Amino acid sequence: MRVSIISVSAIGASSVLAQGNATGQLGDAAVQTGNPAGLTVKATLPEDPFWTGPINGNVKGSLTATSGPGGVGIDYEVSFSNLPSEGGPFIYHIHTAPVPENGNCTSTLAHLDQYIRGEDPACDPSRPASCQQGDLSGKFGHINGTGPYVVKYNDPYTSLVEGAGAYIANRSLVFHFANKTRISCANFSVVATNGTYPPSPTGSYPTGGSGASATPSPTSTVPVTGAAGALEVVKNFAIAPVVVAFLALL
Ligand SMILES: *[C@@H]1O[C@H](CO)[C@@H](O)[C@H](O)[C@H]1NC(C)=O
Ligand SMILES: *[C@@H]1O[C@H](CO)[C@@H](O)[C@H](O)[C@H]1NC(C)=O
Ligand SMILES: *[C@@H]1O[C@H](CO)[C@@H](O)[C@H](O)[C@H]1NC(C)=O
Ligand SMILES: *[C@@H]1O[C@H](CO)[C@@H](O)[C@H](O)[C@H]1NC(C)=O
Ligand SMILES: *[C@@H]1O[C@H](CO)[C@@H](O)[C@H](O)[C@H]1NC(C)=O
Ligand SMILES: *[C@@H]1O[C@H](CO)[C@@H](O)[C@H](O)[C@H]1NC(C)=O
Ligand SMILES: *[C@@H]1O[C@H](CO)[C@@H](O)[C@H](O)[C@H]1NC(C)=O
Ligand SMILES: [Cu+2]
Repeated sequence: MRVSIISVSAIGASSVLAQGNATGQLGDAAVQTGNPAGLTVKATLPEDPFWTGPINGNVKGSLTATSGPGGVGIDYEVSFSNLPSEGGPFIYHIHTAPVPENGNCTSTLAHLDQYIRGEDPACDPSRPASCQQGDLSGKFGHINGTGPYVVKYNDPYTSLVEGAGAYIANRSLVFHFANKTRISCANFSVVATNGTYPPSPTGSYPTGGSGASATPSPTSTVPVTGAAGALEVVKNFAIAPVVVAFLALL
């Protein structure tokens, strides 16, 4: 498994590509601050692919997004495996709309692009502020090969502040072939607030009427061991809806 830790500055320093000076019609993307400490949301690809062509089961993986240090931007953890044997390098983005209940990835619309940049010319990773905010693989690397892909980075241009134009949690992750055909897509769910993890309740979280997807995934992704842990989860479950409701008011 290949694990690399990269940052915007590292990409900037290493990039030798020059793709003109394209930027959004509304300028470069602003750095996002004030992200709530301890908030983590995660999009996990479903069991079955949206694409109906010949692949050996769906791509597996997830995009985990946590408020960055000091509330600046988002720390992403990217993990994909069971990649198709052809059709790479693969790309992934945050698309503007959530996945409808029927799983149709076409309905997620285009990339998060508040500054109206468009997809062409391609993102220049040495100038990440000039790229579409949702073009994570453009900014941080396409996925070469077919082995498991795991990377972590901070993207300063996306937000976990509900109400911000750069907010991602009510949108979706879409995974594509190099030719942009959509293979699979997923909504985000809240998995942690301040280091506390919603267990697998049957109840749902209030969403503040903004369409935020705050429903915890049915299986907790965080192992809880021991009675103290279980108690902690019960306690957290009791306060989590209050925390989320509070956030919804911000
Ligand atoms: C980049 O911007 C400069 C100044 O705004 C302009 O003169 C030049 O044509 C632009 N280059 C490209 C490739 O768009
Ligand atoms: C986490 O706790 C800090 C400090 O109490 C608070 O400022 C922040 O809003 C909380 N974040 C969430 C997501 O509840
Ligand atoms: C996109 O790439 C995949 C994998 O190579 C291929 O099966 C599919 O036909 C391509 N789609 C288009 C529209 O070219
Ligand atoms: C994704 O979230 C939206 C908005 O909350 C919801 O309507 C939709 O059913 C969800 N999609 C899936 C596949 O769960
Ligand atoms: C998905 O949605 C698009 C546009 O809304 C539609 O054209 C297409 O037929 C749908 N695909 C499936 C498999 O339902
Ligand atoms: C992926 O492959 C492309 C060429 O197809 C190359 O430019 C790029 O540097 C490679 N990226 C990584 C992370 O290996
Ligand atoms: C997501 O939330 C933002 C505000 O944070 C809002 O502008 C946008 O319309 C919402 N999108 C959806 C699909 O609900
Ligand atoms: Cu996409």
